[in-house]
Amino acid sequence: MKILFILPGIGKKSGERYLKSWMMEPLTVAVLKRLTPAEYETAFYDDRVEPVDYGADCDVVAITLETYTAKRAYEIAGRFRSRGKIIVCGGWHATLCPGDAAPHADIVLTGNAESVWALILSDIRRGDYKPLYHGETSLDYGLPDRSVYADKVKKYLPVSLVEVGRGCRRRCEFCSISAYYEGCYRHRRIADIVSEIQTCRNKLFFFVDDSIFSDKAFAKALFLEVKKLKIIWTTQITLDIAQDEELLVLMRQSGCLLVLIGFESVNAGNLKQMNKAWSERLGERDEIVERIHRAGINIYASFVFGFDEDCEQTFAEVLSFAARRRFFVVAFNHLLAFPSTETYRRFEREGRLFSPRWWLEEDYRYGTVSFRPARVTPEALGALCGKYKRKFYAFPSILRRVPALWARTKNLKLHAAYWFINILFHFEVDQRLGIPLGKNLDEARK
Ligand code: B12
Ligand code: SF4
Repeated sequence: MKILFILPGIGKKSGERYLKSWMMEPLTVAVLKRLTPAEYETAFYDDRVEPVDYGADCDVVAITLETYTAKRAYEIAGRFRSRGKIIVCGGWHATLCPGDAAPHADIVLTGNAESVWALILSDIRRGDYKPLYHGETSLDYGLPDRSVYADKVKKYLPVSLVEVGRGCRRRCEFCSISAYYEGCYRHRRIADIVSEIQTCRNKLFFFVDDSIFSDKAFAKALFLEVKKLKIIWTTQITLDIAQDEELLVLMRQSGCLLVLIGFESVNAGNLKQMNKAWSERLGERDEIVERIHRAGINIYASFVFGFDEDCEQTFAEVLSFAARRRFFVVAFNHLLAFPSTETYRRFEREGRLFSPRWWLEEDYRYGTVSFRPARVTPEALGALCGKYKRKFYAFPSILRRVPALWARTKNLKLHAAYWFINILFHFEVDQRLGIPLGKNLDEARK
């Protein structure tokens, strides 16, 4: 039996390249490959970097779904299904919205694959499979098998993705992680993480966790081991990291030079609405940021706009905060109602969603606001995100942040990364706005 893994792309504008900053190695597929018993043959198409061969020889097509890639995934599924192939869908969107995926698949998996993938395959082989499986949370996969994308590795950004744990102890209203893991967190064994790092080709690592110190004692033990490996790494964390000096020092000593922090807003009302008021209670935000910066750790600050107190004034306040704190990079995204999140349910209750399945709408594009914000129009909210990103990524603003970066770290690789990412984001502000979901991916790749 032959399994074809497919990672669908979001879409692209006609004649343009796939967005560079989205082209990271597909860790998900390396984990699935690892979980696939050796008796099955496998192949993999990465829709972001190569055309999918719809005539490919296979028995089962295993597709990973995110909400943004669902439309494209269903198109690919349809093409293979018309040739009698068995379609299995899994991933975030299949997990949070299985009913959406079901009409396009023979089998939908919700949750994690570790405990059920081998069973699904043997059920298929016996010709006796169920339409829906659920896999409990488990990170029992040993080491991912990256051979599955060895032929495409040069097309990805030169950073290795490694997973430490899954879940997050926080419960933000808009977040898919919170919707599925419901405040729980599980982690891998330190020995596996260390062995995996040692086998990776890059010296730069992204620990893809959403909140890496959800278990502080474990995180400290891990960082002590990672320190010995002399790598540079980045991850996503929550602002309360600043309360633990020991953790900050350990992170920096183990090679962490940059962290993504979801600040989301500087407005107290918005933070309360999104169930992130705890971050307000940590104390004065400038002082908290300063503590992280003093430890030599740079910040990728992420903000979300579209909560009920947002208007142009809140954008201006966030920009002023971001400029004052000289952040490494920022994200200014509009709020999105991802399925099964509390935000989705609230907007549905309040009758504010334009379409219950906005991600499948023919004219939905990256940057389209699909709900009615309280204080601005949907179009204005989308446009304000673009306007303030352009201000932050204007060349004078990029230059102004350099002396502060130099004061925080003299690591030349990080300085090179600063220029690379800021210039990339400078050009991507307008490239990403308006990307049509599910479109133009069968065009010849550049
Ligand atoms: C790394 C990452 C990225 C990387 C790209 C990674 C890549 N190569 O594609 C970057 C930084 C570029 C990125 C960008 C974006 N991301 Co992202 N990203 C992640 C992150 C942090 C880790 C993903 C990962 O590798 N996990 C490790 C693997 C092993 O776990 P997994 O993917 O969940 O897979 C397991 C199961 O889901 C299941 N499974 C998955 N697929 C399949 C398929 C089959 C057939 C089966 C049987 C099982 C199965 O099996 C696996 C093992 O159990 C996740 C959050 C998270 N913790 O997962 C967000 C996440 C996936 N991203 C998200 C989003 C929104 C985005 C962006 C749209 C953000 C933006 N505004 O630009 C873009 C879209 C990029 C794109 N799709 O092209 C959301 C998706 C939400 C949703 N409902 O779809 C997530 C969940 C984050 C969040 N907080 O909500 N992202
Ligand atoms: S802290 Fe981040 S990952 Fe955790 S629930 Fe909030 S947004 Fe999601």
